[in-house]
Amino acid sequence: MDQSSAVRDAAALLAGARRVVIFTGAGVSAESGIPTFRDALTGLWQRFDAQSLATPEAFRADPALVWGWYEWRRSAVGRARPNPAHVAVAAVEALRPGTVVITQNVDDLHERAGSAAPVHLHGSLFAPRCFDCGHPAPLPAGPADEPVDGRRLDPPRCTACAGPVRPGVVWFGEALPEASLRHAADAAAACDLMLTVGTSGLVYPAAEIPHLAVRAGAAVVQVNPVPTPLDPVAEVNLRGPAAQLLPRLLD
Ligand code: BJW
Ligand code: ZN
Repeated sequence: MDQSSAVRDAAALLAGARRVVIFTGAGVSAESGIPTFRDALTGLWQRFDAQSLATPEAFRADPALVWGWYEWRRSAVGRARPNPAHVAVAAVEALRPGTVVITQNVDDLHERAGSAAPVHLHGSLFAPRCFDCGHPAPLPAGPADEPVDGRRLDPPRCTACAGPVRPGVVWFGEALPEASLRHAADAAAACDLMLTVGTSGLVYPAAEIPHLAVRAGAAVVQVNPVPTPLDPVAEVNLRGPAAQLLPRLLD
């Protein structure tokens, strides 16, 4: 489908907006080669069982399986580069000071594209901490070898209490970082334009963020190749890959 008129509508909304919030999910990093979670063919959870990897119970049951999986993903992110979607997000920020970037992603590709301080609702692959006492832990060097999925790797031990070190991400059943969630909700309630990019809108409470914006009277522009539960609240639905469509909003 030709997206030209939708792109024009979205670009006009962006040009006229005073306070912009950009809300991103795994799809924004897809074109950097980082797999999403739920895409039918390439999503991580087609190949891996979320319940055996992305919960505290999973870590308790098999810390080396979970730590190894996250180290594999961290090294994949390390080898990836920001794509034109991340660059466009940073360009919006540069053009419109006060823009807030809220991401569900645990990678650092927004930062590496130049975004100043993206709000990480689901934590980061780069902030490990102790599973038992929460003490921050240093990032392990490497892993130097080519990562292999499913590779078990014993987690490092906490220097404070000798507990196992866990990835600094938010697993199912865990609370989101309180300050980040509050900052995100405040920004959503105060914006007049929200761009949601590459998220399935299925995971709560993050998925409430666009709804908060709508309730506050903001327009929502969604960028996603496929329909999502956010379609009905979006004033403009841009159907396609973010790396192609987002840069066009700035032309
Ligand atoms: C492109 C593209 C391209 C492709 N361009 N687009 C209400 C009902 C039922 C359950 C719940 C509920 N409320 C809460 C829950 C439980 C649960 C939940 O939401 N479950 C749902 C699945 C139903 N939520 C939680 O457990 C949360 N915590 C919680 O509720 O705590 C309560 C509590 C309070 C107080 C004290 C204690 C507890 C925590 C959720 C944490 C989510 N964590 C994960 C894993 C992070 C670590 C890791 O990376 O492994 O976060 S899950 C995973 O999903 C990850 C993502 O951030 C998150 C969102 O996924 P995202 O980004 O939308 O990715 P996909 O793959 O779903 O979608 C990608 C999209 O991109 C697709 O639409 C594509 O089409 C598109 N795309 N290529 C643009 N090129
Ligand atoms: Zn500890």
